Amino acid sequence: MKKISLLAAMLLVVGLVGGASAHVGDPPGTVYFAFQFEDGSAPSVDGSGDDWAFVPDFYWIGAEKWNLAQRGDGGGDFDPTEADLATFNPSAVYGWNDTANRVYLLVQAIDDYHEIDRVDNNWTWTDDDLEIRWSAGHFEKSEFTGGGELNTEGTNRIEHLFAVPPIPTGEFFFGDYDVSYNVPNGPIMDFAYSFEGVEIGAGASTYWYEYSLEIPWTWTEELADVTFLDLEEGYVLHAAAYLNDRDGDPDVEVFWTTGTQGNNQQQQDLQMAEIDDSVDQLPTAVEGSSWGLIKAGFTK
Ligand SMILES: [Ca+2]
Ligand SMILES: [Ca+2]
Ligand SMILES: [Ca+2]
Ligand SMILES: [Ca+2]
Repeated sequence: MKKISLLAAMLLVVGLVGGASAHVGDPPGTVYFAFQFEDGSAPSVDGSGDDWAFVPDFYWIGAEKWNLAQRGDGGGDFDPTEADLATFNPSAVYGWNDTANRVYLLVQAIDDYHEIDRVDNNWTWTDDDLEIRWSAGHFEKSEFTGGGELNTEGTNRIEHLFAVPPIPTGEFFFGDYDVSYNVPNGPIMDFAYSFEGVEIGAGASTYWYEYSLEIPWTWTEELADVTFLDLEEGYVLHAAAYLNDRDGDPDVEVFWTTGTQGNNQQQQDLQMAEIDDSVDQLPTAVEGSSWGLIKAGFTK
């Protein structure tokens, strides 16, 4: 059974990294798996998750796993035991496809107040935002460089922040690197979203964020000079997803992450999984499916 083999693989990986480098993952001993999409079944980044419907629960990072992660307000004195899934309920699932050489991410955030009121777009974290961070290389924390440095080799932080719907200026994205090709729906990265319920303000909402990226190994000023990480089965990179829950009170921030450390600390181990033989993968263009029915299945 595939889950068992993946769990065995997880133990193997933990053992290997533990023995070779004392690299322990984040949370320690935890490896997350990116579901491998077959050619023709990789999701289209359109904000609807119907093309993820066949991905088993095993791959989902549901609220109970985010519960293991750090949550805190801006002052760091938020008591995690006070977290209430009725006010925010996150889940996420990663995928990848070898031919496209891309990673994919689908995030669901169920919220009781969707706040979008920032004036300066760069401050996405002062609103309900999604923050995605990667490091292409599987290095020790001490070896990582900061974000935005050109010509580093896999040691850099890649940072993509989204807060939607767009503010009146039309902006919804902020990220390192500040190069022309590092934009949503450009040559290397796609992003789309959808929502149900209240769009902005008090009341129940569910937002879905869908994203894909071909991960540069070495960033350069010009796209033509970029070298990309070549994704392969079993490869482990570093990643983390974060969600800020802002609910209308500027003094209260609840910051969810799939890691255990603060922002700019993408230390989760994310392994590119083998093809899951237990899954019949549907072609990307699913006709006649009921998005409403499928959505119900996303509350993991
Ligand atoms: Ca989709
Ligand atoms: Ca909330
Ligand atoms: Ca705000
Ligand atoms: Ca909120």
